[in-house]
Formats: sequence, structure tokens, C-alpha cells
Amino acid sequence: MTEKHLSGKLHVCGASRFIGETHLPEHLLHIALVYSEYAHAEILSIDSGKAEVVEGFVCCLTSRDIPGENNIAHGNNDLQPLLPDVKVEYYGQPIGVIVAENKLSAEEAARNIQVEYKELEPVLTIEEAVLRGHFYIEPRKIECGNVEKGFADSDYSLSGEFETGAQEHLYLETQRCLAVPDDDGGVTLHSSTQSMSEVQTVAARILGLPTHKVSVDVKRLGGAFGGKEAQATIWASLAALAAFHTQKPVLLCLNRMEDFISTGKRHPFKNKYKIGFNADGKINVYQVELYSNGGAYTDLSIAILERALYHSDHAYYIPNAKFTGYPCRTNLPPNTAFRGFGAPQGIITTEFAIQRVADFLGLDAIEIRKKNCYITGQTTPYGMEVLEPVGREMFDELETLSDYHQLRHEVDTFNKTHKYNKQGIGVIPGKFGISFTAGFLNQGSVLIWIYTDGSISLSHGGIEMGQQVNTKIAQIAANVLGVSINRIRIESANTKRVGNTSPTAASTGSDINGYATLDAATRLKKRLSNQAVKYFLQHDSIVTFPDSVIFRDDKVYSDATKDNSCSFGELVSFAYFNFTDLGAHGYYFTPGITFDHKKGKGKPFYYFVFGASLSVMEIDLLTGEYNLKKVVIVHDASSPLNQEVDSGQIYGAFAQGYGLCTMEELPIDQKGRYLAVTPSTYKIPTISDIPDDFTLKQVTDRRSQASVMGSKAVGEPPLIYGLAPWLAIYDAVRSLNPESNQINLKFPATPEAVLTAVNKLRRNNDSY
Ligand code: LUZ
Ligand code: MOS
Repeated sequence: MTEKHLSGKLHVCGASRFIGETHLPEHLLHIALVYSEYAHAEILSIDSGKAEVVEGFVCCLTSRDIPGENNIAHGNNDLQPLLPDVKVEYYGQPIGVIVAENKLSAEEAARNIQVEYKELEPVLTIEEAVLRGHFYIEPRKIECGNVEKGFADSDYSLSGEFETGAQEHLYLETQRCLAVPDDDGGVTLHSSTQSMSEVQTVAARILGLPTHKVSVDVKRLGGAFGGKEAQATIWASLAALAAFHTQKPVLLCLNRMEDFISTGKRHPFKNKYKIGFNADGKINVYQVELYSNGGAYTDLSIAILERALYHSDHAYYIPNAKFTGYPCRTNLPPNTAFRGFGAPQGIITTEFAIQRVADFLGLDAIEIRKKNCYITGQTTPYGMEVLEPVGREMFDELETLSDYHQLRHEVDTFNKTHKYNKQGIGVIPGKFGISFTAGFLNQGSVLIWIYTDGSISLSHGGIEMGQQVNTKIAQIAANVLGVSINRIRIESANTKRVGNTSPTAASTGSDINGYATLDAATRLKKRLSNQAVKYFLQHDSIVTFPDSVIFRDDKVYSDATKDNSCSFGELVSFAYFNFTDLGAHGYYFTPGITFDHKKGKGKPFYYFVFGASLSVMEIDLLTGEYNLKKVVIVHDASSPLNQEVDSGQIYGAFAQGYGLCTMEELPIDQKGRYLAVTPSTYKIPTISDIPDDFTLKQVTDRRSQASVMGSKAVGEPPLIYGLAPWLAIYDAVRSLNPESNQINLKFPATPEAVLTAVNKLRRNNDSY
């Protein structure tokens, strides 16, 4: 099936609406925030005297104005105040809400708030947190086989450290919420969130209201990438608090710099690995300790660490393994979900270790990976069986599609004949586990109404953030009811129509809400089939059975002969006049997800998405600059719901991974402030960074393990392909001295990092 992007036309015409940009309510008030000026400090006093005299000032709200519980923590193993009363824990933490009649007055008043602090020493790095024992939980562990014996039985071992950096989400639409008071003391929130039920629950907790008094509506987001999974809640709750106090509609809309400064990023990791292997390249044992920088509050740090641990085997069978994870507490904005959710940080460490093994043994990058790749029937270190030989197939396909051995030859020849430029190849497979690791989140629901004219309204629990979950859901419903997609309107996500929703995250939006759609649409189809039997008897004196009725092309046929038919609308109207319920709720939960954290064993995923990819990079030895020359991706799509939407996801995820490993850098100063706080100082890839020579092959063999209508999730898995350019740069640097065991290429490999790595090698090796 291929259907067009449902809101493509609106986006292209600039007609699609986003919160706070058009159609604002009358008497709207605006918020500006007072932010902490220290990463760690006691608040001694807050004086609003000079703010109150600003024209248009309405009120200044602090922790004392919170009627309910001052806690926005995700889950129940932490306490995160909406507005701190004693202590600030990160630079840019909101401590006061200024409400005014217009944005400029609010900002001026916010600047006039005087806060006295007693500065405390901040903990900013993983090293400092480890020294002080600042961990969120006891270490998490996954083990299999016998690690000591594994090393003893190995011909060789290599060990080292691998550090990955933070990443800013840079969604086009900044964090925002429009809060509108209801007449019964409740409030309606138009929030830019991936997680409307979490916004609802937390805002109700803050206001001391039952959950049903807060409703959340989400039409669409201008991007999220994980940055609005847990982190939209704070802004929505602040806006809700202001609407509650003023009883007027209130808009909170961060500007780009505020968003950069105050929101959490992808977790930086510092990982220590040791790998044991034989002379033939077979890996016997892999041991890794993962340390993540979680920032000032838990947020999603524990789930992110879990996903990093579950992906530390990546695509490889490792008979003896020990993975340990430590989530560290620091005084940075709470780090959070970001496409891949810890998996990229675990995976790149494993891939680097494997690359070192290949280089040490003089083996080829693909050969070593194929040799160790999972085959059917093997189990992961956490005890989940790999049921299909898809990983190997992906490698074979990549080898053929890229003409790998010829390519390797060309790159080697290039390097022999070019003095100041070197090329390298990076190869990386994909194996990404699909399901929320917090098992209970794997459920979805929808509500469908068929109106008497045959048009259809569908509300589902997923959030449309540009990934086209709406297009896919509409396709599923249209397919079941045999109608064209234009008949279906996908409504805004709203807690009043679909309750207790999971965040649209973990790449599961289409899977769980899609299956729930299948459920609801099938219920309606059954009712309509029963009515069709009556219809055909009355109109054409035809005896047929519900199971024989066929819904196709906006028509309803009595049976496969297609001799008798009526339009879909006609049948719907007939059904209504014959007392048929034309509304249906659908529900789905992913079966079989279990995990025992004590044992470190279980089945955390419903299935895996596989793939393999390759990048060719050329570096300039004099400047450290590089150029991505070629990309080949083989992606295991199974039976895609919408192949074009999926290719958009794959291209985008590749670019985001490419940015992560090469150019996106977020240094902090000694006060815990991000130094890159605008798009002019934070570089992300643009279309010109993507080479023309880009081959994407979606393998559309339907897998036995897949999701709704044979499809597979596509949001996060392809981000991993974007890490191949880092391995390619590494390979290019290494070509200067293949014998060296001391290539220090940082991650991200910025031109500065490349030049540093090159110069170090040059110092040790004059011959280049
Ligand atoms: N969110 C979450 C996620 O709460 N649990 C997960 O396992 C997950 N995985 C990926 C992205 N978001
Ligand atoms: Mo996410 S990283 O919100 O799937």
C-alpha cells in the first residue's frame, strides 16, 4: 500500500497549525520564566518587587503557589520539583513563573526578579559522580556464560574506554503549552508532548486535582525525537499552574535559546570494555561497564541505561558476557530520551571493540562481523532467542549491493596514490529491539466513529510528530473497512477520547496503536457485515453470510461473486436506522514481554529490526575536514505499511546518527552551562552533507516476527546506520599507520578531533 503523507499539502502550504502560532484565544496571558543562574545552589530569597511595577505584570508564581504536590518526577523513584523551593540542581532550572499581558512585559518582569543564592559545588562529569558515588540506582547487570573462563580460553584480549557525547534534539518546534481554564475548575492543555497522559497525570498532581479535571489535546508536533517524551511535562505543568491561578488562557512558549539551555539532551556515556577473541576472529567474551551522565533528576535515565545494556551485544553472539550499567547523577539539565534511547551509546562501543579486533588480526571489517553475527536459535546474553537468520542475510545483501571487495580495493588504491587525503570504509549492522523495556507501556487504544454519511473519525493514542503515524493508522483502518483513506479523519490526540496512553516512543507508535486500530475496525466490520446480510436480503432477496461479505473500494459486496453490492455509505446509513452501534473502541497489548531485573534475564522485545550499512569517508589530513562519499543501507522492512514514509524515516535517522558521531558537540563550562545554545554554534547535518551516492534497499520479505500487518517499526533502528561514518573516519585515519594500536579518535569526530588524531599518528610516524 502506498498512500500520501496525510498533512503533506498543509505543511507545504504553511497551513498546518502549531500551538501558539495562530488562532490564539482572547485575553491570552503570556509567561516568561526565571531560571536558575547556578548549576547547584541554595535559594536564599526571591524578590519580585521590581517585577510587579512592570506594566502588564499579572503575577509571579513560585513553589509556594503550587496547590498540589510539587513533584513532576517520571515514575516513583525520584522527586523532581516543578519549581524548587530550597535548592536548584541545574543551570537553567525554572524557579519562578512570571505571567503578564504580553510576552515583552513578562520578559522584562522576569529580568527584574531578584534571586539570592548560596552557590554550591556542582558535579558535572561522570568521573566526579563516580568518585562521589552519585548513582541513581544500584548497578544493573546482564551476564551469561563465564567471563573469567572466556578470557582464559581466548588467544587475545583488548581493552579500552569509549566516550560518547550529548546531542541536542533541535526539533523545529520548541517546547510549548497553551493552557485554557475550564468553567468547572479544570484545565485544558494544548501541549507539544509525546506523552499526553503523563502531562495529564502530572499537571493534575501539581494542581491537586483528580486526573479527569485535566485534559490534554495534541494536534501535531513540529518534531520531538524523544525530547518531548518526559520533558514536555514541566512546561505544560507550569502553564497549567498559571492558568489555574489567573483563570485565563496562558501561553508558555520557549525561545530557541531557552530550549537549548534548559532541556535535557542525549545521555553522554563513558564505557570501559574488554574483549577476548581467538586468532580466527571468533569473539569469546565481551565485558563492558556503561556509565551514563543522567543530569539532575532521574527522568528516563534508568530505562535508557537498560536499553544500552540490552544492545551491548549488538548483532553478535557472545557466549560469555558481562554488561554492567551505572546511571550517574550530575548537576546538568536532566538528560532524556533521544531516538535510539541509549542503544547507540552501547552499540558504538561494541562496534569499536570489534573494529579493534579486526584491525589487530588484520581481518576485514565485514568478515569479522559476519563471523560473529547471530544465527538462528542463539540467545542474547539476557536470554532472548534470535529466531530468524536475518542479520546474516543483511550482510550478504550489503556485500553484493556495495560491491564491497571492489570498493575496498578502490579505497586502498586511493590511499596509496593520495598524500593529503585518505579514505576509509565503515561497516555497521543493525539489530534493534522493539518494545518499551518498561513492559506495561506496551499497550495502545483507539476510538472510531463512523458517521451516518459513511465518513469516519478516528482517535488513537499516538502522537503525530512528523513521522506519519496518522497516515499509517488511517491506512490500517481503511484497509479493514475497504474504504479510501480520504473517508477517514485522524483527530487530534486527546485524553478525553483515548485515555491512559503510553508515550509515542520506543518506535512503537504504529505497532501498538495500529493493532488497536485493527481491533476497533474489525469490530465495526463485523457489525456492518451482519447488517449487510439484512440489507442484501431486503434489497436484492439475496441470502448471504456475514463472513462472505466483502468490503472493498468504498463498496460492500454480498460475496466473492461481487454480483450484488451497495456503497459503503448506503450500508452505514442502513445500519444506523436498524439500531447499530457505529462507534468502537479498540485495544492492544504486546504479548509476552517480561524481564527479571534481579536475574538480568527475560524477553524485553517483541522482535528485532535488522539491517546493515556502509559509509565511505574521505578526510583531509591538513585540515581534518571530511566528506561523506558514499552510503549503502540494507534495511529489514518486512512488509512495510508505507514504504515511502519509511524511507523518509531511514534517511532522517541516518542523518541524525551522522550528526551525533561527527559534528554535534555540546561542551559545558565549569559552571555547568552549555556553551552551544543556538543553531549557529551547534552544527547539525544539512541536506548538503548527504552524498548523492546514497543507496537504500528496503528488504520487503515478510518476516515471521513482525508487527501489525507484517510491518516493522522504523523510527529508531536506522539511526545506527548513521554511526558508520565514524568507523569510516577511523579507518581513514588508521590507513596512515595500520600497525598503530594508538589511534585516539574522539566521538564525535569533529574536524578538530580528526586533525588531533592524525597529528598524533604523524608524530609517532614520520613516514607519511
Ligand atoms: N521510552 C521508554 C523509550 O519509556 N522506554 C523505552 O524502552 C524506550 N525505548 C526507546 C525510546 N523511548
Ligand atoms: Mo523516544 S527516544 O521518545 O522513542
